[in-house]
Amino acid sequence: MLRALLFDVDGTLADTERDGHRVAFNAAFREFGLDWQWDVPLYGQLLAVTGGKERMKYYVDRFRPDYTRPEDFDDLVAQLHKAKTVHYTRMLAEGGIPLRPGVKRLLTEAREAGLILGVATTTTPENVTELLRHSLAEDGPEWFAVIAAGDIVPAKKPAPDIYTWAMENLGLAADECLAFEDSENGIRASLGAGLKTVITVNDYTRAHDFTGALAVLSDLGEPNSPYTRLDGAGAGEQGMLDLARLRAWFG
Ligand code: XBP
Ligand code: MG
Repeated sequence: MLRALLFDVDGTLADTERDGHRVAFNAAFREFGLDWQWDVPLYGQLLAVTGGKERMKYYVDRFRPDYTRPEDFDDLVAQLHKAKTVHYTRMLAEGGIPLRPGVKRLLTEAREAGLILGVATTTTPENVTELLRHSLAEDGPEWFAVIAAGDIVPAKKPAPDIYTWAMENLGLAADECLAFEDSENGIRASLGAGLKTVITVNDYTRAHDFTGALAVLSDLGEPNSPYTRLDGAGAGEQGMLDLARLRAWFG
């Protein structure tokens, strides 16, 4: 029986990457006098690695052979990441990043129906609570029984650990939960944890491999603005993802 919905955050609840995280990273680099500059296409490549600290290290390894790491490089990365989080959460507080279509509608319906809501993400915990507070509702963070985020598990997505941690915390099994993701790293994590998974794509993830998904959708859909289904036999079908449809898909 379906008892809980577990949500990824970045790209799934809101389109945070291109105009949110990316911009905040660049602001932190400028603040520290670094000539690092992540444009939109480059950031798409960097999204191969989840976690902001991990992503900065990957950038240096892969794209900046000219950069000489200081002895305390890990420390610098940690400081940059702190500064980036300040920039990012400020953008959220300024109301900069709305939830994706259908997200608030489905969260509200699920909550009213007594389903448990949870978050499983690689992003920093305060990024999640600030997004929920400013873009969902003042008490948005409290809608969620668990917010599994950031460094709480050492192995980030595509490792399944963050989902496993969230389910253990809730005392639920994988066949009682459904995951929502937007990326290949995300679905590898959720499927790896044994979860049926609904995908809503975005511009960075449209071409990813979503083999094994319950459904791949453009978005969750709203009454006057339906989703388009993108996978398998149902491709092209339009609709709105409400609890009745979700339960039918879940089986
Ligand atoms: C999200 C991430 C995060 C954010 C940045 O992936 O990879 O690293 O881009 O957040 P997912 P931090 O949606 O699969 O969880 O800088 O706080 O790490
Ligand atoms: Mg994501």
